[in-house]
Amino acid sequence: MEYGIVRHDWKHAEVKALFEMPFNDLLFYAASVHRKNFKQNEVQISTLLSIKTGACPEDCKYCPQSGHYKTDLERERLMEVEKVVNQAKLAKEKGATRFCMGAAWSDPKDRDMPYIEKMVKEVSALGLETCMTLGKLDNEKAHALRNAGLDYYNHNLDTSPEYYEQIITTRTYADRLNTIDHVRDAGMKVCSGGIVGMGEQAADRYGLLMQLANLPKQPESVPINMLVKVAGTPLEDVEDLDHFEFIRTIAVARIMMPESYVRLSAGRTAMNEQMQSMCFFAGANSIFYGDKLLTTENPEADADMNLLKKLGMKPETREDYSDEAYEASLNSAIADKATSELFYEAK
Ligand code: SAM
Ligand code: DTB
Ligand code: SF4
Repeated sequence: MEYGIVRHDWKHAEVKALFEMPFNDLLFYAASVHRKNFKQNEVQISTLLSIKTGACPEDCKYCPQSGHYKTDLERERLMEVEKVVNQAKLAKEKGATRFCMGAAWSDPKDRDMPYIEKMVKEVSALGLETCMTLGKLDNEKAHALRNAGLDYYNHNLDTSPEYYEQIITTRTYADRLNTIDHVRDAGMKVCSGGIVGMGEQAADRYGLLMQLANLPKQPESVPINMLVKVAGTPLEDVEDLDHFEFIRTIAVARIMMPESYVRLSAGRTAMNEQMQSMCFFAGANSIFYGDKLLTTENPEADADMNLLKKLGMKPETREDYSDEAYEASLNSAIADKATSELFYEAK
């Protein structure tokens, strides 16, 4: 079978067969696809900031920010533009290339838009890629964000269509697909993935990946979150997902979406270094970087840099198209290609 090509017609039986491959064969396959499409030792790094925290009207059972559950979270109103820009500067100094701003909203309201648009413009002006996750978007708001210069919009499908109603009742799966359509129509890049470890069946993990891969255009960025269990949420005591199953999910996402960045997202504080490095081998090539996700802990930035160093990996930088840098990147691409061709012949 030819591999490493983008397909939009994945069937349940094929996905199941991938998940059920011997573990090392699956990892070898995923790593081969990864090397074919990316520089295998580079990781894209994004920093998150919660720009509006808590009291969300939606009832997502995993979420500490839902107003339906009693968690220890302190709610905060929409952050001032200047504070957001200061946080973005710090993230850039620490090496992030993308700044992702999240709001605990069902959707942004008209009154919020001028502030949101200003944030996008000012963060872009720092030379960072911009991403927002603000809930549902209609066509008009998607265009407004694009016109402000927003590069990516994050909107997760979260799980399979079949399991979805066990997790969220206030917004439908179709609502989510519509938002993704609007983001695409407006010309922004799509960041969409899901959460595993929410008590779903293996078939729901297949279903989530099939939904993402079979979209008319696959998301440029696919965050795979492992549930962070937060006290007070309905999923606080759900059974842990087996770590090998998590690594398999990364590997299958890499195979099904060969040209997408697969992000090892929430849940890394519960993973040791060896597990994270297996996820990188399985094709994860993006992480959230910085001590905090939106409201929960993430590994310390320095610990992440140390891990990358130990693995001989490095953060991806935004390309600088000065003649010298262009030539250097061209040479390294040629060298990488030569290595990956050797790798294929070895198979
Ligand atoms: N309110 C917006 C929305 O839901 O579209 C944006 C923010 S929301 C917190 C972004 C994503 O974070 C969710 O879609 C979910 O996939 C992820 N998330 C939230 N709580 C999580 C948790 N406890 N563990 C893992 N992922 C989580
Ligand atoms: C995504 O898929 N994961 C991020 C981001 N997109 C917005 C959020 C993870 C949130 C984890 C729980 C929290 O910190 O509140
Ligand atoms: Fe609200 Fe987003 Fe949390 Fe759902 S995931 S409760 S929409 S903040």
